[in-house]
Amino acid sequence: MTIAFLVALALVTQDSSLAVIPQPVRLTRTPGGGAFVLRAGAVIATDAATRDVGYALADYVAPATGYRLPVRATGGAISIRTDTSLARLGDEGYRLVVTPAGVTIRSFKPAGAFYAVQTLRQLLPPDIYRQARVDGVAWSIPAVTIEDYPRFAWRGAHLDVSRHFMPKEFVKKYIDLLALHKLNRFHWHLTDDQGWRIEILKYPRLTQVGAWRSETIVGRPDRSDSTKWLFDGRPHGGFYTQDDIREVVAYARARFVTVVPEIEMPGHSQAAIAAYPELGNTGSQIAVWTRWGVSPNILKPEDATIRFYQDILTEVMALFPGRWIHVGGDEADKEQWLALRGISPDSAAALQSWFIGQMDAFLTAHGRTLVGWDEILEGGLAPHAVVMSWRGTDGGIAAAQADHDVVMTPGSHTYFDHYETLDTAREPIAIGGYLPIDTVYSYEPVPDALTPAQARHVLGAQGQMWTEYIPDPKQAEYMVFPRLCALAEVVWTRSDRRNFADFRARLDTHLKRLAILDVNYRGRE
Ligand code: TNX
Repeated sequence: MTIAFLVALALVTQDSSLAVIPQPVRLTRTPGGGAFVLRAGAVIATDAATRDVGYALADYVAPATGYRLPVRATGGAISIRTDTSLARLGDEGYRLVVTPAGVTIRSFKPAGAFYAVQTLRQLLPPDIYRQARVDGVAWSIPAVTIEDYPRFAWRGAHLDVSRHFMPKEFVKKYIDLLALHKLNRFHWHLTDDQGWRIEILKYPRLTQVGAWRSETIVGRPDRSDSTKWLFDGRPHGGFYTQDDIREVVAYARARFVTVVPEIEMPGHSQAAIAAYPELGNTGSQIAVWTRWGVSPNILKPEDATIRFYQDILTEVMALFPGRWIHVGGDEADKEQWLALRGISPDSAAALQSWFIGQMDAFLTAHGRTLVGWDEILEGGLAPHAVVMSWRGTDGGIAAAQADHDVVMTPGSHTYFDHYETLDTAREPIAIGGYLPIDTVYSYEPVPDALTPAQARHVLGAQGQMWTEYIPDPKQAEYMVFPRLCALAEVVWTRSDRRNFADFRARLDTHLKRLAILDVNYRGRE
């Protein structure tokens, strides 16, 4: 390679004005094409279907530019419309053409137009993300033609708000960041042993009692020696009212994000049992858990428990209009079933399968689809269940081979609670593991073992943010970013368009955007 070629390559990859993440399917810069400069008074013209997307664009650019761009039905330098001839780009695809005269966005469905707007924001200078007016910036957008659509339908990010409660305002910021990266599923882990975070009107003690724990274990102690455990002595808790939930769901919907609520059962349920001891196997009053791990307290496998949880799901379905309801199913310690309820080890897996099967039938009857962690395969998979494969990829492979949809969530590539470096002494304490960003980036969601027909069951992939060691939003941002940027490219961009070195170069510019958005991302070594 000649020096001139290398210089040219460097200029291309460092062209920060085209630092779009995730990388579009087709992007051509018009040679000598100049740029469109956004000025006060530019009109955004939309059809009825994309009117809200037009308003979203106007809202996005208003703070930094100081321009309140009008949204109208006709005319205008910025044109946004749906176009039935673009069905080939799918429900989330778009075509974006920028010339010095204007911006044209066309898509089959409004979601595609929304993603075109996200791309447009990234073609503007990073200052466009400021929340106050920035003077002296030319709001210029390079002349380009882009055709773009996602590789996967499920492009998710998860957030555990049970181990540490995260305020509603942060949840909304998280959803904004998902939308910025063209992610479309927010998996909200709302219940666990350490806290119940969603108001259920029929069972008020779930939050009155279950949303609070007396204290929290300090650090990462030796599990085998409880005499050395330290607790902080400070109560921790919080929950979302049903009005809060509706607000978050509407916020997500406006950003084309479907919220997938998770209500854990039959394990990871100690907070619920603390609130209603009759849900447990011992009948005795227990406390919301104050440490981490797999709790021995599991729901009692009886019809009354099924009815109780179906009542909960009835309220959950009324709050979350999306198709998917996650019922957990992971790490259910069956010891109490064996010791206290006389269940044989052979029937324990079948009993968990019965429990999840009752929920599957109930959700299916209400037009919804059950999602569960890969343990729901044990003892037989419920007929309509979608599997999240977290203990590696075997569960996902087995489910897809059995004609079930799967979402790939393997700890090896998608667990953002793991350390990002081996030099852990210089990091805030984390649960363990090692997941550098290039490993995230290299992830291929479709396992080799699947035939093309089975591969179609892989809906996509998702990043996990478990919060045992994540006390607050700033630490969550530190763990999630920029690894989620890499995962966004895994699920959006075709594998032949993925290149880690090129991603790293674009990430330099992208991190400026995240900094302006007050995202506490983890910087480079
Ligand atoms: C396992 S992943 C769990 C979570 C923990 C996580 C920590 C899964 C389905 N269950 O309860 O928070 O490990 O990495």
